[in-house]
Amino acid sequence: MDIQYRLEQKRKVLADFPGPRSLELAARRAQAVAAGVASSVPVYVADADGGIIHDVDGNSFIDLGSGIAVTTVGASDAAVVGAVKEQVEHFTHTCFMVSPYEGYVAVAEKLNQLTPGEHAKRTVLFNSGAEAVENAIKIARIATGRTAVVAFDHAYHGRTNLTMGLTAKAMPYKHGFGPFAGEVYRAPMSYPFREENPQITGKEAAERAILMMSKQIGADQIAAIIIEPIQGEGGFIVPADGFLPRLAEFAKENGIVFIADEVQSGFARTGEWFAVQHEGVVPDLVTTAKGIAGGMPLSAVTGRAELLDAVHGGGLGGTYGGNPVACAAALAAIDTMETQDLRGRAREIEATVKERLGKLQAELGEAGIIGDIRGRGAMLALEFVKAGSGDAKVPDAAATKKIAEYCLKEGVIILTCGTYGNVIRLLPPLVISDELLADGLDVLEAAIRSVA
Ligand code: PLZ
Repeated sequence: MDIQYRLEQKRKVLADFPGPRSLELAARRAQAVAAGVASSVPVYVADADGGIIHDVDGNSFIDLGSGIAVTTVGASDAAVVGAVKEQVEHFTHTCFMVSPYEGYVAVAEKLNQLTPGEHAKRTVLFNSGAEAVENAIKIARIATGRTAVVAFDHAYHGRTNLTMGLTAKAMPYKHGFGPFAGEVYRAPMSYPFREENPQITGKEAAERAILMMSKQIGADQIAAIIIEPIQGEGGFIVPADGFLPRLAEFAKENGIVFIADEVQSGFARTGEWFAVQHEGVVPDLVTTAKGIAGGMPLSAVTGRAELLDAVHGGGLGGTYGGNPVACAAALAAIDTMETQDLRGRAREIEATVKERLGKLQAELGEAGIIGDIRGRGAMLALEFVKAGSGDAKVPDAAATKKIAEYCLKEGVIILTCGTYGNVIRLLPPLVISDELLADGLDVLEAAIRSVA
């Protein structure tokens, strides 16, 4: 990796935190912005580059969240910035459904090339992850002539009506927002840390889900199985080895469309282009967003040509889908991932973080608060449990919150997640320097010690 940073990559927090400008903006926000939009941190951003975020009061934070796994190449990657500037000077929009342009086609070609499998593929572009998921379901339904859709425990797929229905967690995502779309079924996930029988294999966990599908829905009624290969908001849950391959095999045997939702796990984040590749799984459809375009809003459904081409002309689209500026950004971001070998960088980050935190976990011991360390590449998590709760593994959301707050006060932005709110997730930009990552981990370690 050879990155020229524009901003100094150094953490700095002033004594009056949050500062006066941020407090002023918070007051304006309270009068102007809907209360339903929450923010993780109380400071307002002025600039961001590499692994650093500057706020409006002169504080600098280490970014271990990448705006929820989006700024994989950093928030102002020179190649992305250049491509965006170049594109906006020519045209910002024409609408691909009205007068098409090359960028859209080039992004589709790139996605067809990078997603797993050698079969003929097609791609359609949208704006958000939720929109990609909705459209993957539309495609699966029309291609199969079936309606049922299976999602999993702890799943997160978005905030639109259908994707809320696919999402598992009620509060805050679904609470009070129903009724939800019909024909959505929920299957048991493989969650190694929380299995009643810790010996259960991935294949056995898949059979448990398959039994549910066969008995409660009927395999021949199912249009699609949708799964995050590593679950995101639900707690960075990595299913046991063999779980995904067996589900994909079951889908194939029964004419079910297997959809990998790689919105969070995709685009070099886990050390492969896509998380399914760690297990050699070839999905029928892949949904992508977040990391795809260096921070510009873009999403996609990519998959088997015969599935995407089963949709009638005009059946897919949207005014902004595949916006030319977002497409230019995507081509540049993917180029940066390739030239900087960011997949390799993700694996380096995994090794560094797991070694550091693994030592701490061992030191705190069996009765310590670090219940589990998991994840792949730079999609890593710590699951916290009440100290001494033993096999009960009682989730400790309060400790998790305290750790995140401690980190923030020391200048490190860290995100939490999980069905039980007891998971800290690490999603640094892959372009973060070794020094900055080490400094961030020092703070995290001190935070954990302060609570443990
Ligand atoms: N699928 C796997 O992770 C978005 C959402 C945060 P959109 N995850 C972050 C929040 O609280 O809104 C996500 C995801 C997976 C789909 C989505 C949805 O992507 O771009 O937010 O619509």
